Amino acid sequence: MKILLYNPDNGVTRNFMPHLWMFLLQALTPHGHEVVLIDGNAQPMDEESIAHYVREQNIGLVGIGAMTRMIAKAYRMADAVRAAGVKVVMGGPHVTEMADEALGRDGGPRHADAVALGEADETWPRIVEDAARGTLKDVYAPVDDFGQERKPQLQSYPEIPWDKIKLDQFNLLPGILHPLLKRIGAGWGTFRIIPMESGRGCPYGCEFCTVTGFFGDSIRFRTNESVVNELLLLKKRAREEGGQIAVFFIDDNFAINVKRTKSLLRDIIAANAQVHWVAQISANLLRDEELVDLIAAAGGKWIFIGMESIDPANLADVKKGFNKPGEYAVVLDRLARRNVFAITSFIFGMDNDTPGVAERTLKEIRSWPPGLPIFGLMTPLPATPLYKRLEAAGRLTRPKHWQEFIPFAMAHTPLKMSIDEAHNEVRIGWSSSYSPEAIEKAVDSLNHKPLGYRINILIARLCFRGIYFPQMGRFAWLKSILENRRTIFKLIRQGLGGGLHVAVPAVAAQPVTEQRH
Ligand code: B12
Ligand code: SF4
Repeated sequence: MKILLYNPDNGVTRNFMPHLWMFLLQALTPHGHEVVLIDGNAQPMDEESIAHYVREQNIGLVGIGAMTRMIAKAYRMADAVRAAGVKVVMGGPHVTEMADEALGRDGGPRHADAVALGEADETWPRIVEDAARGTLKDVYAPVDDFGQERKPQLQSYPEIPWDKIKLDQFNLLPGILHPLLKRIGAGWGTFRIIPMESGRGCPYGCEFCTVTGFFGDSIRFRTNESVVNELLLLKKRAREEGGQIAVFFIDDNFAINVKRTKSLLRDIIAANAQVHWVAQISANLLRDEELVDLIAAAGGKWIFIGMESIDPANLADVKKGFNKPGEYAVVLDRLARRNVFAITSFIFGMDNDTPGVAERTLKEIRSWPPGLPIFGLMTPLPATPLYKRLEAAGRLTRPKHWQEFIPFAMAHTPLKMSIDEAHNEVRIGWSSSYSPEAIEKAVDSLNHKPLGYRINILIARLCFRGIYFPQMGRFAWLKSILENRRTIFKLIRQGLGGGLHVAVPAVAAQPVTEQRH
C-alpha cells in the first residue's frame, strides 16, 4: 500500500523545519508499504491538489497530523481526500483531545475514518495493517492488553535514516545559489534545521500547556547512544552535501532530569558529535553552572525559555510559579558568557496584565543580553486546565476558536484589559523588538563578541521578524534588508576589515508564537 503522510501548512508563518512525527511514523511503518511525506509549509497544497495527488499516485491511506491552529485546514484536506475515495487517519494533539469532532460524533461533519489517540509509535503499525486489510477501526488508543494506557518507552527508538531521506523541501537557502555557497568555508550549499527528540514528558503541568496531559508526567528518555548516533548521521550528511545542519531538540524541557542531560551532553562531546543546536529549557533548571558549561561545549547555541511574564502573580495564576522573574537576568547572563543566547517567550493577556504590560516587559528585556524575544497571546487550547477554567467561568468568547482560526487573536477576555488592548500589547512587543533601530542596538551591544555572533543575531532577528511582519515574498524580504541596511553594511565593513567567521544561525526562521515552556 502507498501511504501519504501530510502536515497542513499553518497559513501564516511558513515553517521550514520538518515535523518529526512524519519521519518517525515513516520509520515505524511495517515493511512492504511505501510512505511519501508532504509538509504543506514547504510544499503548499489545496483541497483540489491533494485530491488529484492521491488519485494520481494511487494512495491507499492518508495520515494527517495537526496542532490546533492548523486543524481547520487539516479537516478541509481530509474531507477532500475522503471525497476522492481514500481513507484518512488523523493524529496529533488536537484530535487526541477532540476525537469526537474529527469523527463527527459531536453533531458536526465527519472528517476522519480513524483517529490515533496520543503517542502513536505503537499503534501506527496496527493502523497500517488494518488499513491494508480494509478493517480500519474508528479509534486507536495506546493501551495494553488490559486496557491500561501504555506510553511508548523510548529505549528502543527507531533509527531515522537521516542520511538517506530526501530533504529538498527543507533547505533554507535558495537552490540557485547552491554551487556558490557550497564553496564557502565548510560549505553553505544547504542549511537545514532538523528536529530531534531525546526524551518525552514534562511533569510541571503549566495551566495553558498541552504537554503534561498529552505526554504524561512520566518522563522517558532515549539512550544516549541512539541520540549521539543520530547526531553523527546528520553531521555526516551535512559534510557530504557541503552544507550545514542545526538540530532542534524538541524535548519540552531538555534538562528536566539534569543528571541525565549532563550525561548525554558529555557523551556528545566525547563522540565529537557536536552540531549547533537549540533546546527548550525552563529558567529554573539553568541555575546549574556545570550544565550551562556542558551545553556550550556540546554545541548548544540558543536556549528557548518560556518566561511567559515578568509578573509573579501571573506566573502563579498559570501554575508556573517555579519561574522567578528576579533571576531571569542572571540566567541570561550565565548563558551569554558562554556565547549561548536565549529565545525568550512571553504571553500577554494574562489575568493580571494591564495596559502597558508590553512596555514594562520591554524595559526588562532591554536590560538583558540581546536574544530573540517572542510575544504571544494567552490561548486556551482544548482540554488544558486553562480551557476548563475559562469555560467554567463563562469567559470564552470563541469556544471553538480553532474552527475559525485567526492568528494573534484572543479567544477569551482577560480580566484587567480588553481583548483589543491585549492585541495592541503584542503588536508593541513585536514592533519595538524588531524595528531596524532595535535590531541595530542589539547587534551593537555585542561589539565585544566575535563578528560571527553579531551576524548570527542579525540573521536570527531578521528571520524571527517574519512571525509578525509579513515577509514571505521576495519584495518583503528586500524591504526588510533595505530597512536594516545600516546594520548590514556595518557588519560587512567589519567583516572585510577583520576576516569573516560565520557561526551557524541556528533556528533562524523558526516561526514560534504564543506560550510555551
Ligand atoms: C517542535 C514544536 C514546534 C515547532 C513546530 C514545527 C515543527 N516543524 O516541528 C515550533 C517550534 C515552530 C512550534 C511552534 C508552535 N507550537 Co509547537 N510544539 C513543538 C513540540 C515541542 C514538539 C513537536 C514534536 O515533534 N513532538 C514529538 C512528536 C514525536 O510528537 P507528536 O508531534 O505529538 O507526534 C506523535 C503523536 O501526536 C502522533 N501523531 C502526530 N501526528 C500524527 C498523525 C498521524 C496520522 C498519526 C497516526 C499519529 C500522529 O504520533 C506521534 C508519535 O507518537 C510540541 C510539544 C511536544 N512535545 O510534542 C509543541 C506543540 C505541538 N506546540 C504547540 C503550540 C501551541 C505551538 C504554537 C501554536 C505556539 C507555541 N506554544 O509555541 C506554535 C505554532 C507554530 C506554527 N507555526 O503553527 C502545542 C500544540 C497544542 C495543540 N493543541 O495544538 C504543543 C503540544 C506544545 C504545548 N505547549 O502545548 N512548535
Ligand atoms: S509549559 Fe513547558 S514547563 Fe510548563 S508544562 Fe508545558 S512543557 Fe512543561
